[in-house]
Amino acid sequence: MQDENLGFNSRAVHAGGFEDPKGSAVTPIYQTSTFKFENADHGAKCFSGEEDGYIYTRIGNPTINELENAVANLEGGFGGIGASSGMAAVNIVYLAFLGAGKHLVAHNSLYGPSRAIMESLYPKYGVESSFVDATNVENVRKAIKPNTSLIYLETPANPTIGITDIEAISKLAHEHNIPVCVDNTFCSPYLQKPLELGADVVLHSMTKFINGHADIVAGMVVSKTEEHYKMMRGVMVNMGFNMDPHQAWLTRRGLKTLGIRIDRAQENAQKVAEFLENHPKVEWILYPGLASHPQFELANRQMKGPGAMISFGLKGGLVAGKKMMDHVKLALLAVSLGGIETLIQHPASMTHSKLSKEAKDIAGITDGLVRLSVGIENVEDIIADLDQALRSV
Ligand code: LCS
Repeated sequence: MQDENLGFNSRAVHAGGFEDPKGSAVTPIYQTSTFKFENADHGAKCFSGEEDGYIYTRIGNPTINELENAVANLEGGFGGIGASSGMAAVNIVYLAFLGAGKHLVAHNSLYGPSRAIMESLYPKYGVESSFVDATNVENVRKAIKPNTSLIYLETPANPTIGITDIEAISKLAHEHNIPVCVDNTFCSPYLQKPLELGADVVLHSMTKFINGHADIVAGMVVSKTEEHYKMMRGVMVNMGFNMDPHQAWLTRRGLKTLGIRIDRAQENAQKVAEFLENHPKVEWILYPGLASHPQFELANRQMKGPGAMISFGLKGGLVAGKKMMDHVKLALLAVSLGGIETLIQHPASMTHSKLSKEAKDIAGITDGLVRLSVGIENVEDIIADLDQALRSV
């Protein structure tokens, strides 16, 4: 059942549109690399596009397509393109919209590799980039050049939790005929709908909230238009950035509980953020559910809820942060985010360690920044764990 009028949780469970000929309630795992044609004529028609049949799993597979349709439905887009990882999804977008002589404008705080590849790899292929503080729309306006062919945002950004105004930036970009891509990993479509706010493309590391169980790595791109969908699907197929059917099946299962997992994690995160904000050893905290967040008003307008990601700094900087991380017991000291378990990590030495000191300084990734992905455990247990770890500082 694909009814667009159904609520989010109903669509998270049912959207995707796959009807199993044997009546299986769950889409089976089509663990096959290739598909048999009925005859030579059928094979030719599948290749020419006259018929919709499956050909080869890198090009398309029923288990993967069901997930693509489900995420596209939840994001309100034309179509989804599954990818082997979030970074494969980022590269699908970069390769589809950029090339020799083209220019990217992006927010200065992104997941480390999304920025690092633009500074270390893409210049080899003639791509230029400008990273600006996109929380101020004027900075984006000033960075646009005649050859700008993509504006790339991540909001809330990893790890600074900076929030950019998707609607205002999309309006500005469209005055210059520039498409906008939003990495929606920190929110998922449950909390934020970039395409409805004017963006053209939305992408996810589905490794995070969409799958939610820390047991796969996967990505997804959703486009608003058929034209962009075709461009990006061609990149995915020809670069071999495809998902695997088993990975798609696990992700589709995780997606069914996205809304209820986020409700719980976010409720916990609000209480954890209030605890940290009042803690004498915490110097600063950034969480969109606290009035102290610099874009609190924008977050309220743009997001359905503040999410489950918190960044904070301890008095005593790096030494204090490391000490705290060495003493947590319930929270796992691990990178990644958006799972059912609480995770804690130190971006300057872990996820963002490949960025230059200057890039870290400009993006606000200080040595003392600690990032917390709040899970669905009992909130008293999460707070008690953080409290005992803070006592070691
Ligand atoms: N976009 C965002 C916002 C991310 O946080 C990540 C991964 C990616 C894209 C890339 O996705 P992947 O290829 O890993 O599926 N973020 C990570 C992090 O903060 N810690 O470990 C991975």
